[in-house]
Amino acid sequence: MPLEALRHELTPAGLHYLLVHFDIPLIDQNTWTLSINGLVNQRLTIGLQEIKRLPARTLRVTMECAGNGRAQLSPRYPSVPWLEEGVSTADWTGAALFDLLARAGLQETAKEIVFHGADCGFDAGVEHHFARSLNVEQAMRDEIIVAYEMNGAPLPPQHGAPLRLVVPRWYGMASVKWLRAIEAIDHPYDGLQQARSYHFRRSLGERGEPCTLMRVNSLMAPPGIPDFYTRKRVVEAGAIEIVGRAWSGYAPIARVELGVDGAWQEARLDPAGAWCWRGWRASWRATPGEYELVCRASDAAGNTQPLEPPWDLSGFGNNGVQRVHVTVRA
Ligand SMILES: Nc1nc2c(c(=O)[nH]1)N[C@H]1C(S)=C(S)[C@@H](COP(=O)(O)O)O[C@H]1N2
Ligand SMILES: [Mo]
Repeated sequence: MPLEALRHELTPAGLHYLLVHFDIPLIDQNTWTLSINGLVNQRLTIGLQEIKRLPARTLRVTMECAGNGRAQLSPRYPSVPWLEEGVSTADWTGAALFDLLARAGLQETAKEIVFHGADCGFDAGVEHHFARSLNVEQAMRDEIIVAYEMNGAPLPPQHGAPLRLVVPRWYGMASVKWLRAIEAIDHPYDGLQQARSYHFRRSLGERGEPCTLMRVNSLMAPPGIPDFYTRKRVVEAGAIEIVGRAWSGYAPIARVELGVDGAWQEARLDPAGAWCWRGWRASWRATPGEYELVCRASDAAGNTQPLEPPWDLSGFGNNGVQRVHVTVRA
């Protein structure tokens, strides 16, 4: 997502970031069905029209890629080189996952729910389709939806048409696109995207801790105009309003500070949404010179962004503060 799109609370669909591990599958919506199977009382095969007849809900959800910020780490892990732009917000409309699971009826032995995507390929030499699981308690939370609309329009192919999971608060990998099956199992899911990828690891060979909820993070819309090559900014002297957004999967945003060359000031917070980023703004009286602007968010659980990127082998969970170089001219 181009950072100037931070000016929108709702990211226009074409500016929403994209992450696609394999190829975008070509799916015929008329013959596509969703299968609900495994440890359920009644196995179901449901078409899109039937899913659309279930009670619909729309949630405004901020999604961030777990690898966002990876390119700021050195050595950089060879995956998508996000600087800061792997985050966006959309209105997702669909049925509650809870309703679908209730229709199928989970058996008592069910421990995890696996969400299978239709896309496949190789990773680390292993052929597999993209799939992720949630434990039953996580999966039964009522904010999780199987979505067929994005920003009030049919889900586009690149965002998972005809149906995708949307798991608010979690890093993006949990929101499985091109959903084709939901499976209840009685053991920890061992698929590659669950058991091997998406773990915080300091070094190779470590087992690591799974990536789950989005860490507290914030960004500002870069002020002024950019320099093409360096992306440094040029602004006119005077009163400037710096605006941005902050989010955390752990707790509501409680505070955002704007730092100008190391001097911190409190930003004003916009009203908060339940599952989406919170807007903030701060005034800056800019006088000619060179500056570094920094923003730092804290959530109500007491988490604050670190000033330096936290080290991770795969570049996951980098919520280190954004630094924007600004030249103020007279
Ligand atoms: N089936 C499938 N689902 C997927 C992916 C994928 O490659 N295949 N990528 C995941 C990752 S890593 C992220 S960050 C989000 C991105 O969703 P978006 O492309 O709609 O922004 O989708 C997730 N769901
Ligand atoms: Mo991601």
